[in-house]
Amino acid sequence: MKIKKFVAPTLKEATEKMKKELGENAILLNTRTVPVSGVFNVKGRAQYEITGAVDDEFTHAAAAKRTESARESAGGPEESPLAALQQLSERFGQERAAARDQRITAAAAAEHAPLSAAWQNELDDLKRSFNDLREEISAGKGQALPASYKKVYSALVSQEITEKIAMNIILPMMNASQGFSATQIYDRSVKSLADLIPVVGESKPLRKRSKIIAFVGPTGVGKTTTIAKLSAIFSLVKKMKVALISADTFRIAAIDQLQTFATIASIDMDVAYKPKDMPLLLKKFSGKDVIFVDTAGRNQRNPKEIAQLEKILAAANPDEVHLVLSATASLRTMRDVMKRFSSLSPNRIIFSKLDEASAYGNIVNLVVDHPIPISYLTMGQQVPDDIQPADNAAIAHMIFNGALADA
Ligand SMILES: Nc1nc2c(ncn2[C@@H]2O[C@H](COP(=O)(O)OP(=O)(O)OP(=O)(O)O)[C@@H](O)[C@H]2O)c(=O)[nH]1
Ligand SMILES: [Mg+2]
Repeated sequence: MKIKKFVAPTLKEATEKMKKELGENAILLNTRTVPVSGVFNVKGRAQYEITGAVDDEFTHAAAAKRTESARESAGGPEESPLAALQQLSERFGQERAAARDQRITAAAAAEHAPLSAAWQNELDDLKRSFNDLREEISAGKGQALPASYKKVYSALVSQEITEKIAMNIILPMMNASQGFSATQIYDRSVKSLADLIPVVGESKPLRKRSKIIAFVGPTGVGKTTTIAKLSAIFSLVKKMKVALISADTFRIAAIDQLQTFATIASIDMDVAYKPKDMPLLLKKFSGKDVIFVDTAGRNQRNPKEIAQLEKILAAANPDEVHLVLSATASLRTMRDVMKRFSSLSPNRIIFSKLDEASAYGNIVNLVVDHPIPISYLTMGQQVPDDIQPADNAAIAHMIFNGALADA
């Protein structure tokens, strides 16, 4: 076994160097980018360092064939380290089996000619380290990744993006036939991350009738505050006719909370004490552009509370149902809330309290599995300032910046 490193400006050239020196059967063990040394490297250009290996003790006909077909399917000579490790590990498995067969045959012939102890040790060691490396890459610890990829990986994982999603962003780039610069890797990662985040634009009025927009979610996530922010923007900034209906008769202070705001902002407001009240109130406000319906925060683990909400929503028959989730909740809690509120058919998600969240990855983790578009993000208690329509590129940048700022 011969292992050697090759450095070149592109991955392709490095691979060619490796093949020239180690032959066609050489296998790529690892790739990484290394900075170009010298004072002229003002732009921080990188070049590629690859580690290649060739085993000159065994016959390679079969291995070469496998390498060839793997290259074809990879669409080029620059295989990913993962694919290369997979191959190498498979090859070792086969060669060891062959060696063992040989030993058995030899033993049967009463000839004690086992694989030399030194060789056996070397094979065992190599197999162990290849397996470790392979596991590290696929289990996503990221340590074995080339530097630029590792940086992206760490940024994502430190924002609590799952290892699986992080690897799904990185692996297609590593498997691509061309090599990418650090900037390209960063830009592509931001874009891939953004592509995973479904968003929907700001709520717009309908032409012929009032648009009914309801807010649901667990207790204290910011439903009423979000309605105050949006109704202030819609009525004071966008000059729409807005009305508020509070269906939160559960907490005594809840009606006061919205009423106080409605009075200050000169917005019409009324209270639906029962589902039956809803049609009358909707009729009363039928001249408005938008009617916001506030609901009581409900414990998602109490089916009775959810059933009451279902009745109120059925009576309101809203065009949009925004499920408000606190960005500070754990992924497990978010998933639980999604599951239990699904009977209310939310068609928008609002992530609130971004200002209090220490990582933003759960936003992505959640929507990847539940592709309901995000409508708004809220980031503070100030009415109406602390709200923004969701923008997937901005969320992706926020995740990377949040992470990279700490690095
Ligand atoms: N830091 C922070 N606080 C927020 C945000 N949105 C709302 N809050 C605060 O969270 C608390 C609860 O807000 P509410 O709007 O009453 O929450 P709710 O979902 O209507 O609560 P219930 O009706 O009781 O279920 C208040 O103190 C809000 O000021 C936000 O984006 N960031
Ligand atoms: Mg409320």
